[in-house]
This record gives sequence, C-alpha cells and structure tokens, in this order.
Amino acid sequence: MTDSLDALKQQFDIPGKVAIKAGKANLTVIKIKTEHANATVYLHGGHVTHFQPVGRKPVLFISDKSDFLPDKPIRGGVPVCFPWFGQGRQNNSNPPHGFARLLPWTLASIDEESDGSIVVLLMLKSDQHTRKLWPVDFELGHRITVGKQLTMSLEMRNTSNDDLTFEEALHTYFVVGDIHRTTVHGLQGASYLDKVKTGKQVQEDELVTFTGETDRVYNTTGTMVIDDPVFGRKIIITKAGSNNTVVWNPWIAKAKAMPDFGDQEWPGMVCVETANVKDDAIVLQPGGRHVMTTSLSVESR
Ligand code: TA6
Repeated sequence: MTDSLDALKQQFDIPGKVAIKAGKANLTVIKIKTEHANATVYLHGGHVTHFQPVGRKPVLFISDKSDFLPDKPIRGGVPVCFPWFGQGRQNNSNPPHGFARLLPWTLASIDEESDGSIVVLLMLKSDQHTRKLWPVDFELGHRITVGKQLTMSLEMRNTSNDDLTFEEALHTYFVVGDIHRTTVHGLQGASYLDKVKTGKQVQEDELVTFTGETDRVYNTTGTMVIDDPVFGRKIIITKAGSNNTVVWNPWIAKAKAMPDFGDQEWPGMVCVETANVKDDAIVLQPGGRHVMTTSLSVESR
C-alpha cells in the first residue's frame, strides 16, 4: 500500500522547495527547487527524470516517447539498474536491467542541508514479489542530493543470511547538442568490452567519439567529462565505489527498434553510466553494505 498523496505532502512538502505531486500518468513525483538547480524524482523506479542547474539547459534526456506506466521503465533520466545489468551475468535474467526501475520506491526522508541542497532518500526493500525474481533479502537506498551538483548514491545492504552477488548501474541519459560532435574524456587507457563490434575486450587509446551505434563497458574508476561544443558546456561525472562506466548511443537502427524512443532522438543524447557489472559485480556477506555514488555538474566550455 503506497502512502496517499495527501499524506506524503503533509509529511514531506517544504514550501517553495519541495512539492509532492501527481506526475505523468498520476505517478507520484517529487518536484525540487533550490537556488542552484531544479530536479524531478519519480517514486516509480526511484527515477530521477530531470536535473537543470539555474540558467542552464536541462542535463538529463527524457524521450518524448517514454512510457510513464507502473509496469514500464521510464526512457531517459537515470534508470536504476538492479540487481542485474542487461540480462545478468549468465545472460538469462529478466526483466532486463533488473526489477528496481519497475517498482514503486518508498519515500523515507527529505532534508534540507545548510548549503540549501535538498537530500531525498528513497528505499526499496525485498518482499514476496522481489523474492520471486531474486530469492534474497536486501535493503537498497537511493540517496539523491540536489544542489550545485546532482549526487546519487545506491546504498545496498544484504539482510539475508547468505552471501549475495548483485550488479548495479545508474544508467544516466544526458542531453547533448549533437552526438557527432560530442566527445567523452577520461577513458583513454581503459580497457572496455565492445558489445557492438567484437564482443571482446579492447584497449581505449583515444578520446571517445561517436560514429555509429556505441555500447561499451569500460573498466575504470575515473572521472568522465562529456564535452559538448554545440551547447558550449562540459558535464563532469565523478564517481566512487564503481569499477565500470558504460557508454551507449543506440544510433539509427536501435533507435528505430525502441518503441519508447523517438527515431530522431539519438543525435541528441548519450548514456554515460556509473556501474558495477559482469566481473565487477559486488559480493556481500550477510549484513554487508556497499555504496556506489556518482555526481554530475556542468561547466561552460
Ligand atoms: O547501457 C546500455 C544498454 O545495456 C544497451 O545495451 C541497451 O540495451 C540499453 O542499455 C537500454 O536498455 P533498455 O532495457 O533500457 O532498453
């Protein structure tokens, strides 16, 4: 039973800063306004759909064709991929990218920090439904801080009596002016799994540019920079507790194949995802905890 909208508003609204509302398709949404940036978070999927620093263009891409339905993932923003990525390490897990992005998360707390940033804590805990898909007990927190930066932390705890292994990704979709002129810095020297061309590990020796469908899992703990000459900005992506960065653009054919993605939307977006996947999946002993954090900020070129 999810709390009623009125009860949530009563408990969590902060006049002028935080408003709980009925969003698209009547899904509950948290609208956040701070002096530095605005953001939108859906309880559905624990999904950040909007982050816009004051005076700048939006940072997160949302497809015009996205579904906003209780049993569908939102296309864009920051999908939470958990407890597996894609179809998992044995390539046989469903739903794709796990169930976390398909479920309603509980709003645990909203706090205003001394610097004016707003911190939202959403929770997803195992229950009879999740156990049918993944037979373990867990508590997953998604701590979202909106201020000069957007910071997101997945705080995972194993509440089972046995070890568990999980994958995770903050599958962030970024708006860019033109993918043909966009470059991603910080991956030179990293190895990556090329999921489009070879299916094998490749060494990245260059600046990442985009000339076709791109789907790569990099082995890196470093900071990424998306350089966007069309919008005249750089998006800086720092992270902690993450060994992988996934870079994805569907390009023409894959864009056409996705019903919840516009055929002409691929030039205006790129995914740069903070993750722990495949051989970097996380193993937790009973009672163990793991935190993966990513922070996004924007600078003029
Ligand atoms: O992160 C890249 C990727 O794994 C691609 O292979 C593509 O499947 C993309 O995620 C989107 O997946 P989705 O299930 O959201 O359509």
